[in-house]
Formats: sequence, structure tokens, C-alpha cells
Amino acid sequence: MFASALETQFARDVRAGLTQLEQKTLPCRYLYDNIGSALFEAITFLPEYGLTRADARVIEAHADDLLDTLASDLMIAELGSGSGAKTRTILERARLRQDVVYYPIDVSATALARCAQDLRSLCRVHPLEMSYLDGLREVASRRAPGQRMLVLFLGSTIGNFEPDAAIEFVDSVRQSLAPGDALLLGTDLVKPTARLLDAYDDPTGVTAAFNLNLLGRINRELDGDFDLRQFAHVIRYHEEAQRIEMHLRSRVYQIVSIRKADLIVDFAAGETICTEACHKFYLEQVETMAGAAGFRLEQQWVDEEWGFAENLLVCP
Ligand code: AVI
Repeated sequence: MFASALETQFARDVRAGLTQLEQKTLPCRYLYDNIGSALFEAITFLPEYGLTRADARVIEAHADDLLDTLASDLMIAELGSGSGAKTRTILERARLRQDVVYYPIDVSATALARCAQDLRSLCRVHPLEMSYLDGLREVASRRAPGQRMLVLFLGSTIGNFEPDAAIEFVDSVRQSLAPGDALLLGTDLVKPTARLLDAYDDPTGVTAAFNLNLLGRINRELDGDFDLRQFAHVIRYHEEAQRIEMHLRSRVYQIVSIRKADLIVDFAAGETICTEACHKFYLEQVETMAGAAGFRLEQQWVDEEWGFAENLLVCP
């Protein structure tokens, strides 16, 4: 038996998720170790996964409109360490107008270091290795008189929250903000099912590898003995819930031991572990979510080619 004080949060979460009776689950945040993050980056280049390119297109087309809407003395914080085209475009356009200070917030030191290296030629970068909400409070405490804050939450990561949790999270973000501050929220829109199934079950198998790596991570970090070949990547679309789910389906009856989570767990043949839910939105639903979280929806810029919206939420 492992002393609980020595047990990691990862071990506790894995044990809690894999001992659920109805549906075994694993929290999707654990998909992103170094291998998972590299695989996710590869996903963003897949022809079938248009989300990231759509996000970048909307920002490229509307970064100036966004900055026109906001006050000129801005501090820019990002939830997640953006290093790609999207954040770069916003910082490049912003620095033509003012001296920009950028605060990427992430729990991953590796991701932050990469982000700082990629973007420091554009502006002053102050990486904050913290949870999103702690990081935002820290940024708010550094605000100079008269400064406004723009928070970026791009890429439709909000879709990986359950709907109630998404409202709660956006509300918590607002609580760190002051009137006139803004949140730029990326949301992937509802689109034809076939397109979604292709995006999350690409023929190259990159998303399958991204999903299976979670079991690999449990083996590496928690001394598990998952046989990855005995699980299959499976996608389900729930039309009513507007949600794609990623699962790992056991190909056979099997027993798995995860020593550092003090767990022995069995899987029936065909039983699945749900590893991620990706919610898709209608534009009106984003407005409702913004209102429920105490924001005013100021603008929605849409990429029609893929079906993606950047939503500008302003703190009243
Ligand atoms: C990070 N997040 C917005 C991605 C999504 O589309 O929900 C994660 C992902 N999972 C499989 N492919 C991409």
C-alpha cells in the first residue's frame, strides 16, 4: 500500500477514474505529457483536423478589429502557452500600436520555455508556471493604473469542459477581471458528423496514438502494465449533447495493474475508458454561456470554411 502523502494527484485521479462503475474515465488533461503534446501538435497539421487552422484564419482576419475594440494600454494574458501562429499574430499586431507585455500561463514549464523562446523577439514575455486561475490573479495583481487586460483562451479548449463546468470556469475568469477587460474565447462549432468523425479518427492514426499514449503515460509514470495493443481508439458522437467523445476500448477481457496508484483493475472485452469529450457549439449558445458567466458578448468572428468562432466577451 502506498502512503497517500507520497501519491501524486495523477495516481489519485487514475484510481478514481478507473474504479467508476458506470463508465471508466481518465481526465483529458493527462493526455498532454511531452509525447502527448507533440502528438497533439501533429494533429493540428492533419488535413482532417481543421480546427487550429480555422482559429488561426479568424485571428489573422480580425486581429485588428479585436484591437480596435479594446483600450490601447493592454496587458495580454493567455491561458495555455501559445507559441503558434494565433498568438504571434495578435502580439505582432498589438505591438504596432503599443508596448506589449504578454503573460502566458501554463502548468508545463517545458511549454512555457518554448513559448518564451518563440515569442520574446516580439514583446516582453512573463511566463507564469501556475494553474490558469492562479495565474490570472497574479497578472491582475500586476496591473498598472488604467491598464486593461485581454485574456486569450483559444483553440476551443473550453469545449473540453462539461457545459456547467465551462460556465463556472468562464465565470471564474471574469472574477479576476475588471470592467472593460476582455476574454477572447475560441469555440469550435457544430458541423456535419462525418467531418467530426474524420477529425477525431484520422486515417493516419495520429489521434489514435495521442489517445493510446495516455495508457503509455500511466505505464511510464505509475508503473502500470497496460498492453497498448489490447486497446483500440474509438470515437463516438452524441448529437444531442453536441459532443465527440474519445474512448479506449479493451479488445479482450484483461486485468491491468497500476502499482503506483495501488490499483488492479479488470476490463471486459469491449469495455471502454472515456478519455476526452470535445463539445461543439452553436453561436447562440456561446452568447448564453457568456451571459451566464457575467460577460457581455461583444463580437463573434466566424470561419465559415471549417466552422469556428472567436468570441469577444467583455467584462461589464
Ligand atoms: C485541445 N482540444 C481543443 C482538442 C479538441 O479538439 O477538443 C483536443 C483533441 N483531441 C483530439 N484531437 C484534438
